[in-house]
Amino acid sequence: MRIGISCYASHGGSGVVATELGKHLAARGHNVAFISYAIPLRLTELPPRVTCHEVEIEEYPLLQNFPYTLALASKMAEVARMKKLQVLHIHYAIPFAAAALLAKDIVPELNLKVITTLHGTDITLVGNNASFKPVTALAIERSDAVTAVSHFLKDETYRQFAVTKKIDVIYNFIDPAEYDNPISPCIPPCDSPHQVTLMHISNFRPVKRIGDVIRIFAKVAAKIDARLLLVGDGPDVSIAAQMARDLAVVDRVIFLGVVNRVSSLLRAADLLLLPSETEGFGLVALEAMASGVPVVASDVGGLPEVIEHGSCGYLAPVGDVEQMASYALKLLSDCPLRKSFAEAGRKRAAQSFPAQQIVPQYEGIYKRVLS
Ligand code: GMT
Repeated sequence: MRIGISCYASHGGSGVVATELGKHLAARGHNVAFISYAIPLRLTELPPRVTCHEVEIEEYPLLQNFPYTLALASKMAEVARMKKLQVLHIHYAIPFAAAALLAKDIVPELNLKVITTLHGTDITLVGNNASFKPVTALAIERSDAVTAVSHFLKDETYRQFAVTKKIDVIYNFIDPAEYDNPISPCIPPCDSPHQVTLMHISNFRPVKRIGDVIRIFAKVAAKIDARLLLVGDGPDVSIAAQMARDLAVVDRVIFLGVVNRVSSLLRAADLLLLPSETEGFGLVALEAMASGVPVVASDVGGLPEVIEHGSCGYLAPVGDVEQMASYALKLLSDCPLRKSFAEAGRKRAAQSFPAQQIVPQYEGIYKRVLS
């Protein structure tokens, strides 16, 4: 098939899923054209059958804010014509779905099918904002097929939007091979052989509750020799730094910034903290499990569909820092327990969320809309 994929190019779960999906589809013989404002982060080199097309952004004094969605729609239509696309698969409803529907109308001769994948905040936060809500609802209703990354997100879409569109659930995935031999991480060594490493990976937005990450860590560090590695960047990094100073743990918190492939870093972690306000799925929790790293996370959104409470991680109510710290201490001070959680996580990631099982589900959707 000839498939166009549009997604955010910067770090973030939806871009990672879209890029990895495109690479797997190409490896399975499809032609894939990425359309974005920059080369997606995980597309470091172009594999066979993959092309990448950048949306031009030009400043003009009259246009106070450049109408990116319109430029994106034009580019989608141009690439669709050029590559004779059959399917345009967009990741994250805003603004991609609206642009894709416009593009479809620009090239009616192609009978282009639009697939919209909902990832999380496009439903729970951004798309739900009053300024976008009618557009998000229209985009969902008019797409040829819609997928959501968890049952939670599917239900939430019906709860928040007046839509009747069939929504298929297709979970995030990992490539188990990537976790068998991860590249050695370039991170500072521990201060002592007994020191444990907690990790948090995100785009440091309020929805990630970075303050809770630092509070949980401070409680853990008060009891055992521990350090916290923070991976990623975003607006709340300064909150994390300030709170680490306030709670007197700043000397044990290391900011690593943006990292392209987290599988290499996760190898160095003993525990992942993910105390989010909500998660469409929680790709990073799955990546941790695939690396054999237990997860302590919020019992919210799609996370309970990923993490089995009590076997590969622990779930606690959003904001319950006390409970999360106690779960973290339980795991970090009991080596056999941690090992059994690590094993269960690896097994669950490889058996329930491997690319080989999930990617064909997307192919099934493409075949369905084309038939
Ligand atoms: O986690 C983020 O804020 C990034 C966001 C994105 O759209 O790039 O991730 C969302 O999509 C991921 C891939 O499907 C999901 O695993 C994340 O749970 C979801 N994030 C949220 O819902 C907060």
